Amino acid sequence: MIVRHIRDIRGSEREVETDAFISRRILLKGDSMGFSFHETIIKAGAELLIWYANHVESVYCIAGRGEIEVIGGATYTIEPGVLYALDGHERHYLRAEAELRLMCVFNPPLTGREVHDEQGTYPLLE
Ligand code: 9YT
Repeated sequence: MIVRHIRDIRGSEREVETDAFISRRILLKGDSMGFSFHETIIKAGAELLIWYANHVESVYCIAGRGEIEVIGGATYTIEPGVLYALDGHERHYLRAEAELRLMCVFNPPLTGREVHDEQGTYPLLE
């Protein structure tokens, strides 16, 4: 079994940070779980245009406030207790009004190398 503490992820190669977000990859493909599991912080005021063409993702908010706008579709408030699941590879804007703390699951699992050519995650504004 695998036991990890988030403090051991912070500052390690499993943490990536941009102007818009910080993502901590708690479980990755190499952990052989069939999914990856992430804590992602979206910084206050950030807007991201995201498209996961090859993955499904579910996201559960545990802190903060923001919104998700599906391109060509609806806009939903994100607050603690809200889960959204991208079961249709929806292109979307993710906006943080107050710093968002999100727990994210991907299938197939991310490898951790996606950060360098992260198709679909485009920071637009801070
Ligand atoms: C909110 C969201 O889509 N988080 C995903 C995690 C991120 N793509 C990562 O770990 O690189």
